[in-house]
Amino acid sequence: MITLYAFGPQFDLPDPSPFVTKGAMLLKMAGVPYRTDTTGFNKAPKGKLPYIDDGGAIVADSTFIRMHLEKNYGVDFDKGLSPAERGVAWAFEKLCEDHLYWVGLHARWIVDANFNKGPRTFFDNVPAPLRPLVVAMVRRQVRRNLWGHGMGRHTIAEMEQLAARDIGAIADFLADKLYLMGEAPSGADATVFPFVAHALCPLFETAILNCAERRANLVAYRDRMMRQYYPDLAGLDGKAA
Ligand SMILES: N[C@@H](CCC(=O)N[C@@H](CS)C(=O)NCC(=O)O)C(=O)O
Repeated sequence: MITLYAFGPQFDLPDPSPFVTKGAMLLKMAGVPYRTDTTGFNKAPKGKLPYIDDGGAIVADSTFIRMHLEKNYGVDFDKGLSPAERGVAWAFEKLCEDHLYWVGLHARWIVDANFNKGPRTFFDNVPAPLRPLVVAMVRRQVRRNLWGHGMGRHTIAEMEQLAARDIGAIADFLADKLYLMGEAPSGADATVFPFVAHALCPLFETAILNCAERRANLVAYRDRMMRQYYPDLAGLDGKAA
């Protein structure tokens, strides 16, 4: 059985990493049985989660997990979509991963009020005397990554403007459809849903949350996807969505 290396549910989200949730969503959508292991971060081949172990084959990165499932399990996550729709689906996925993600990362890791409620708890198991040092070191690294990506060079107001366009684009394109690309789930939902769920996480007070909350179709989409794919977390305990 495939093992998905994850952080584990937190903040009422399936995982504090939208990429891990994407990996889980792909496995769920593919109908491939898997188990979750929350002890694999130190052995992550690319230093990040998620990665999977499929009978000894280690596949790191959510997009390569998708490609692995497509190649080895004959899954077409974009079944029924035209080439143009596949292009749009891919672009939305990457909008979330390579743009919106960075604004969220800044909001959670750099803004003290959010950091203290959220990511700081990741370090609870670090011995107390070392904890402030480790926290400062990791936060410094996150700041460097944000600078390297470029998002961290903008002011908070500028980042918020960019995130508002991202959220607006997703909400406008989703419109009143059930799933991002139409009436059936497709690969893009595996990514867009976790990012929408993260945007709507009420724990973090961010402009992204304010934007997303105002789009009723995004809230309904998040709720629908939670009921369908995470009934336990949606409070349904497996009851029909
Ligand atoms: N491109 C990767 C991104 C994964 C990623 O950024 N994971 C983050 C959590 S959201 C991580 O593990 N970060 C740990 C670190 O950078 O030290 C994917 O699609 O899987």
